Amino acid sequence: MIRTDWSRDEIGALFGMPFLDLLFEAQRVHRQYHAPNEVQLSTLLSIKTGGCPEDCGYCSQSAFAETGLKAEKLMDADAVLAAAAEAKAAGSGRFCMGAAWREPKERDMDALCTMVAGVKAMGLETCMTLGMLTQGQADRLAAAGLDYYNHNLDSSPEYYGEIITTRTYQERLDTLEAVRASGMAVCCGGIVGMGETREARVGFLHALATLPEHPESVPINALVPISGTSLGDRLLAERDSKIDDIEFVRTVAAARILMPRSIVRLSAGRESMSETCQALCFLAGANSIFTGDKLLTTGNAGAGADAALFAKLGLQPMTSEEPARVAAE
Ligand code: SAM
Ligand code: DTB
Ligand code: SF4
Repeated sequence: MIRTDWSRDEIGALFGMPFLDLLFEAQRVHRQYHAPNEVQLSTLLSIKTGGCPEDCGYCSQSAFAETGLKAEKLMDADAVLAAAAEAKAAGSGRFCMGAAWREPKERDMDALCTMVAGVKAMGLETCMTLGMLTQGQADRLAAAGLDYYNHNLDSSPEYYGEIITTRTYQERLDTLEAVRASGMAVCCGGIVGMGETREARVGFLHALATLPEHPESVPINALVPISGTSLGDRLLAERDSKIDDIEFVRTVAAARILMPRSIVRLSAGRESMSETCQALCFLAGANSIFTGDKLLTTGNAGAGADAALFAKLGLQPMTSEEPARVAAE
């Protein structure tokens, strides 16, 4: 059953379960709604890098960070389509285009729609993450063929203010509402390992699982600590500050149980994650990853490592999200 009325106490109780019971329950739910050995593959491209006016404490692209990253202009549509063709050839099913903006400017909308239409025409699913959207912008992107829009809540409403001050939680919720109203699928998740408490992780999943409709796709990022960002510098200074693997797997399992139909994406942070931890995440219900050797500005596990892991685990790329979901209805 799909519930959107979860309480924080219920979610806290999931986190508190014996680990093996939690994994068993997550796997049971997973098999009810998803093909057990299939993982969806998405590829990311940064179509506009750096110089972002927002102050997200984890991000290399914020103008507030001292990462030495050069601010670039929006890429040409032709170059974007060439990268999409490469992603398709490498077996990816979805192409996600990210821009370091607070929000897209009206003058960029034509170019963005051209990119969406071009990528879609290649037979790839399309996804963008461009910051806040007005209803009009969401509608235009949807009409151009955009399948998914990624906009994260990032953390609990309480902890959020410690990470970002230039954009409110409510503004994020408003963008999610505009995306929903435009008919696009919602991709919304956040980051763990930022030094937050378990209570903050509970509050984060509570915010996602009590949205009027669950996001179709839920990225769970493990913080990639980047030197020159406020959060990265703080965590790099504290030895052993990386989130405990078991607690990370618990977060994935709880997301799976709370949002049974959603695709849960094991997103940033895989490059420094052991194969064993990734395998536990798949067992806990993660069924999507980013392929390739780069995310937006940081490294990713890469095709070779992923092919080896998939072969070891007997995993297959997901060809369609529909059959498993329909079977569960
Ligand atoms: N500018 C747009 C926005 O913020 O909505 C889109 C791009 S932004 C990089 C997308 C998401 O990537 C963020 O919301 C955050 O969850 C994640 N992210 C960014 N930097 C990260 C890092 N260093 N480690 C883990 N996740 C990160
Ligand atoms: C999301 O939740 N994770 C992706 C995607 N949405 C756009 C981004 C991860 C970025 C990791 C840091 C970087 O490469 O700059
Ligand atoms: Fe800008 Fe997005 Fe980075 Fe925040 S996460 S600084 S909005 S690019």
